[in-house]
Amino acid sequence: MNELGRIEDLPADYVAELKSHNLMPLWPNLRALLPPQKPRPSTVATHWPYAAIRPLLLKAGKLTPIEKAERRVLVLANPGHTLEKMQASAAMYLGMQLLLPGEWAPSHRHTPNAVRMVVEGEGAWSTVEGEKCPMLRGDLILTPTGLWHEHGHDGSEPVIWLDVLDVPLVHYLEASYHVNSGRQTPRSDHGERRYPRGGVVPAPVFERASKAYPMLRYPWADTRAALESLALDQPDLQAVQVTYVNPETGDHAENILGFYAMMLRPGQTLTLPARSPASVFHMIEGGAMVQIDGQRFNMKEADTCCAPGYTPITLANTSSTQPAFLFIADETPLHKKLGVYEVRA
Ligand code: 1HN
Repeated sequence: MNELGRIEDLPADYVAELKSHNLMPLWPNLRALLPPQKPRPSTVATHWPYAAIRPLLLKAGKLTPIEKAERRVLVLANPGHTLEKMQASAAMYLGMQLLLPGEWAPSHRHTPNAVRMVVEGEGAWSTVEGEKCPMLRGDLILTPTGLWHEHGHDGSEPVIWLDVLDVPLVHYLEASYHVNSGRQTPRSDHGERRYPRGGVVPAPVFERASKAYPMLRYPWADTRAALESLALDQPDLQAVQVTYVNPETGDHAENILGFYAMMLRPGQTLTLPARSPASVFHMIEGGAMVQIDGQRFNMKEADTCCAPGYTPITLANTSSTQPAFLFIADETPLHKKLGVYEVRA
């Protein structure tokens, strides 16, 4: 590979004249735009222990009333992007949100897609497009682009959940905005009742099933049971993993980010190949050692970490007697749609 000319190699008055016409020479910047062999991600492997987040989030509950916050969130910011950018990876945003008993986070909708993974507490709910979704630990609740959503809490203990959004991407596209509204009127139909089993879906005769996002809440009890059943059915299966899908189309549940649940068998160590998308791991149950780029994170229950793309990741269950369960978010649907998805041997 030959060395390309640098900006300093050009006469200063020439560069100044280019700039005065809003022009730039490509060649001094070409290698930064197209690094050799593989990208140089800004995303760095980062671990956010829940033990560090929880007390600070509860303190935010004392410092800032919900009316002054709208959403009371501590953002899990990747230092490789600078903390101010508030992004976990190029396309992913992560935040831990606290709702206290009696509080209400008012209804709004926005262009970024969101999901919530419930971490702690009982009695909270999200109403999404009129569908009131109870928030139980491990549940995944979708709030896809454009759908109204609000959060409330009828219980007696704090409720905390992990928000995953594609806001860094949508913001980069200069397409990020929100609209507020009043309280929603709950409807009686629920996607989780309409799609209780894989393999069979309703076959409407008199109505057209027309919802773009037919299922909004994925109860953890069902997802966990699916993983246990898969592990039992295929004792040799290395990666016991399920994808959260749209039950009508079989596609990813949302358009941009992919969501998965994984079970590590007792004592299992699993190395995932290097793939182009960045990924996020959140410990739902149990513990795991996660190794990324030579860094090792001891992930305890409710901990979260992220990994850049193009690097292998090793997951090891820290228990030899109990399974461990992880929630995973990644940028696969986006990479596949753009045609840049890669798995490296
Ligand atoms: C949002 O709407 C929520 O509705 C949480 O709970 C976090 C982060 C960025 C932009 C919108 C919510 C968010 C968000």
